[in-house]
Amino acid sequence: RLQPTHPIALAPVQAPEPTVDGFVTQFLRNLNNGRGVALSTSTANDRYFALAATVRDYLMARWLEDVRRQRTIQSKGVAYLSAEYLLGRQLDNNLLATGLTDIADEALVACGLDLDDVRAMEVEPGLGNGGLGRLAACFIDSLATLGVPSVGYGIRYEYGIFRQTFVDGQQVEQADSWLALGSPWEFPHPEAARTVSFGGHTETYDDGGVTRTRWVPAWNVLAVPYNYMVPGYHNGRVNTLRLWSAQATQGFDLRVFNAGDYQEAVRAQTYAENISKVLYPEDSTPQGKELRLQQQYFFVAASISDFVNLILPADFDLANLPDRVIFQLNDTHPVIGVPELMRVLVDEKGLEWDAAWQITQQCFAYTCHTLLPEALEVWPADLLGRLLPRHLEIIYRINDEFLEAVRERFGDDSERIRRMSIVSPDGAIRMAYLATVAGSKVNGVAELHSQLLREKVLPDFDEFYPGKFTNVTNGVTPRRFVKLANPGLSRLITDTIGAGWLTDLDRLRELEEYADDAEFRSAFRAVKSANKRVLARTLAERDGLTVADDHLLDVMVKRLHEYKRQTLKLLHIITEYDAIVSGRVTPDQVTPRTFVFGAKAAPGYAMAKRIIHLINAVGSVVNDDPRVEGRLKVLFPPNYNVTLAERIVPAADLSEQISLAGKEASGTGNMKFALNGALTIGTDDGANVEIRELVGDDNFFLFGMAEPEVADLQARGYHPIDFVRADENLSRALELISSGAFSGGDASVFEPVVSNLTHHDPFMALADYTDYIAAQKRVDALYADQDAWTRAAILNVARCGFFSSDRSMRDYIDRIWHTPPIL
Ligand code: Z57
Repeated sequence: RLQPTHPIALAPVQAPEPTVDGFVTQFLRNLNNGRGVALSTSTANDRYFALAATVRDYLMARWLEDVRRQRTIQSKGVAYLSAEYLLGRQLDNNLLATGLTDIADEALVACGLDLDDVRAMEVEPGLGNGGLGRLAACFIDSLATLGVPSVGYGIRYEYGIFRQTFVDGQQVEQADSWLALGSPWEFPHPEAARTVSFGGHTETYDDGGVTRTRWVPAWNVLAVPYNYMVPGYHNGRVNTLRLWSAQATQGFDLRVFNAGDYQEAVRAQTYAENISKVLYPEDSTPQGKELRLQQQYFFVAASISDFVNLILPADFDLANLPDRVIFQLNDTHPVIGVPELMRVLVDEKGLEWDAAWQITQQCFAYTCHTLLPEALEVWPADLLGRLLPRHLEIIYRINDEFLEAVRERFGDDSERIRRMSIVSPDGAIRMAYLATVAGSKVNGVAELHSQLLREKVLPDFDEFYPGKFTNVTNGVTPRRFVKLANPGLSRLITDTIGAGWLTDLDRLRELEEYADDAEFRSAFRAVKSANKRVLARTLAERDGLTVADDHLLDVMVKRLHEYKRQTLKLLHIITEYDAIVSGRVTPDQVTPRTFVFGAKAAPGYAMAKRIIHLINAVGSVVNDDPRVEGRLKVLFPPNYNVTLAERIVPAADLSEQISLAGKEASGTGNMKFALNGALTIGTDDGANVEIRELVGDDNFFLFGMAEPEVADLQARGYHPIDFVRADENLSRALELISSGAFSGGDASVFEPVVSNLTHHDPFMALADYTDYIAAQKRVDALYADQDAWTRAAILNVARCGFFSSDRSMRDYIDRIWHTPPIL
């Protein structure tokens, strides 16, 4: 017990004065003492670090206080387990949270500096692939803003999502060395490192007459936690994100390889440290690599140990664990935590199996993010057993007892048993099934997705576990994606309905009446134009691209995946292009449009990469053709990331959400665009369904088959060629690609894309083409009436408050977690 006597040491932690003088003083201290440089000799990076440190200093008192309080109150909290957090830049977000933006601005001016220049130095931590990782980042923002006790657990990848460049229109990946200049936001805590073990075998032993099992691992690594502040918005709360970094343990060499040779010892160290080296860049298509399972177990075992052995008091009765924590499984990536908690409770803490299983079932809940069968993770039992022999035994026992319960309920229905077994017929562990059996709740991420999950993916489980399945529709944080990304709109909203909406987004409804107010509409349009100019400046500086500000900005930004159908968007562009160059329409009959793409392809996904190449190829031809000049333009800035999204989203007029119905679990980009006043052209898929219900049919461009029609067509037999024959525009567009028009006459380059579409088209782009083009005509018609368009855009903003991640968090709290905020 510390017994300080000095009055300063006895007082609570002090934040610097929230004034320009206070800020300048603290900034210069950080520059001088933290960086060891004078203002006059500092580099831009020094200044960025000192500024970040200064913002940190304002947050620190609250952070320390919140950590202390969460430990003393010991109320139930959320441990969010996610292999990805796609955070985006931190500086602006943290300035916003603390309300220091204006003070920092003035303080820097007083130091002869420009906040924008300093901002530009920040490299975003891209510790995620796409929607799933960004969702986790939105959720921890909302949990902090709501004041819910929570901690986010994940991996501190040394390299995040790759940096994308284009060489001759083709994607080339570069390592994302986001830590090269250090990160001012992290706090390493090597003293709190956890040891994580792998390999070896299990054995039984006699423990005073009781036979117990223990795991004798072959090697281990150290998991070193790095803490990051997660500030709530204007509420003085600061939660923690805790990411684990792998480090070799001392003596690692001897235990692993028994080599006794220096070279080998160093090699072994490298092996251990590889675990947190790099983010796997596949989104929705797991690779089944051993290192990936190592990553998963690494961060989950460290997190559970952290909670059980460090956060809980030493005398805590583990029977009460469900009153203290809910481990939320963000997809199947952390599901190995289920047998891990069982192992900790039974093998390490000496609980009986049944008691441990009772506890475990209450401590986990599982979120599924997909419907694609190929995205459901399975681990071959031999791989899992080699890496985690005790966990495999535990999984088998869980499965045996589960199947026994199924038999009790349904009799010896061997078909059903085969279908429901956690272990597949070919001996693979189905992680989604394990999560479903172990989880207190299982949720999908949009109404349609949750319904299809129950009816099509896990129907046997839904029948067996009534009440276990639920829905929580995704959301996005309005702090980052409205306030920071769209300051102009935010100002207009506050001027119109007053402050307070940013933490109570349903209040946007109050804007509805202004949709009919000509003055408001013109202010709203002015904001959109200004945002286009900001985007134009960004793309000019970043990529040397030019954006016309009088064009309809038609945007499709998301990971490149066939199910998302970037090719359908391309076919529309080619059709418009063809219509002009073939003389069937005159240029002035075409709405001037700029098409913006942003998309990374998984490095091993050949078709996706070829589609990227095709987008760039179509772009160069269209952009270089004087016949369509001023009418059609295609922009594909490389390396789409959170930072760029914050510029593109507020500038967009039209949001492309055109996945095949039944394939996109939710989508979250769709929400960001609608909240920023873009209209959606979309299928009846994922959260599009809910967006359309809220904004109304008149303010949404719906097209394409709905999911039941997709299923019907599939069942009848889908022949894409029938659709090519039925629509001349479609056959012409495909023919243009095949002819080599976009590949300098070389027909072979994009032949795989065309032949895949015409012969297989697994995501039925061609079946939806005709209706898509018709919907685009409705877009043109509405856009021609700027008042009508703006009215619809305003109504999108006004009616999408539901998509705040604050609402998602409240739904999780009410339906799944039962973790009230602490005030
Ligand atoms: C991922 O980003 C998503 C699902 C996955 O199974 C994996 Br792996 C990565 C996405 C879905 O595709 C989106 O539809 C959804 O909005 C997002 O997760 C967040 O739920």
